[in-house]
Amino acid sequence: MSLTPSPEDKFSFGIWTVQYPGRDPFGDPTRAPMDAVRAVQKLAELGAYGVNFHDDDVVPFGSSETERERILDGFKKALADTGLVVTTATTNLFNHPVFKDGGFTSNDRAVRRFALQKVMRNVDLAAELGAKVYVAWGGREGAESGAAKDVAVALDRYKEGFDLLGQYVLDQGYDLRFAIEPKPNEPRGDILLPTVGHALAFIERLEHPELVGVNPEIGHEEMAGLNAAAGYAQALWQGKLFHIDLNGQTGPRYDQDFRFGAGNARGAFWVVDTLLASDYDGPVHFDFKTPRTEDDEGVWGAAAACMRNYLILREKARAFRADPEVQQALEAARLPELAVPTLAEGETWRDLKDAPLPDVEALGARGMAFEHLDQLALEHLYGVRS
Ligand SMILES: [Mn+2]
Repeated sequence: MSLTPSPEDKFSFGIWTVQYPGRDPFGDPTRAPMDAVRAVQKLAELGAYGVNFHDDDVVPFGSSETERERILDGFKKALADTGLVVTTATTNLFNHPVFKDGGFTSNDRAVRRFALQKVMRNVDLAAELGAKVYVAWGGREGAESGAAKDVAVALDRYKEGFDLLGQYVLDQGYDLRFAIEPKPNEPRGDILLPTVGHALAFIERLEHPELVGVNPEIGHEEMAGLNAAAGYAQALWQGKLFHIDLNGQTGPRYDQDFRFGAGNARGAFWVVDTLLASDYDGPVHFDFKTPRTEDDEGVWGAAAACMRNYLILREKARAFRADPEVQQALEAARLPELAVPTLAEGETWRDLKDAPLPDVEALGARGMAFEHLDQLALEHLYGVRS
């Protein structure tokens, strides 16, 4: 088993993941600030393929034009020197006080207009740097109390925002698609588009639904008590898995953003299994935060572990699918039968309605053999089968 990352693995990191200095609501940073150039250099050394960035991760908010040019020159040079690709970009619409009530859905119209200006500006940079996906995480789009936000009207404004950006990308001729990143809560008490399902339904109401998909983060789905792999699978089924955020989480609680493979290891296994069975060929992207107990060395160890854990789980998922006993167990669990349409070729409801009824008692008594199948998966995960 090779656990060394290679460019074909397409491992990508948000610049902010390794920049995270360990600030939390109860404590100050435990690590020094890190500029984007160092993040790019170190990620390249570890074997990453690409990076993703918020505008403000690279150019601090409020920088002058001259300062912006100077910083971007350094960032572009670091990319060129290391060969790292910009897979993705996104906008910080959450940190500055102006976004306290959101960006696209702030009750304050002037804020909404500024938010869209900020996105368009970074979309230009994303397109220039070759990003193919533009992530939209609306962490501040929401409220803490009922009357503060008219959800239906806020969704009108959310749609207006994406419609404007879709038109912008088309008019500019950019080869760029948007990926909405759902999250149920934090930092807002309740966030709009809280799950993959909400986002998928919303996208169908947009002017250019073909330009918008989802970016499911494992931890965000698990914060909502959901099965992340099932959300990935439905996004794939709808042709909407435009990007992925892999990390770790332990059940419904604060957004832990553990390194990928930590937290719910079993859930991580099924996410990898789902991706391997799919035609997803975008970046394998990590969005994690190293706990504030760790120093600089710990940050790079955690980043490397994200890739290592993916490669471990990929080997385990492949071994699970290739195991002859698993093949038999899948047969016994009647997975091939699930793929057979319920009506035969040419049959209609009329034929079905008149067909003889089955022996319902016998069907009811028949076991599904799912537990044996799951035990085989666990034994692969636990390392006692290979
Ligand atoms: Mn998260």
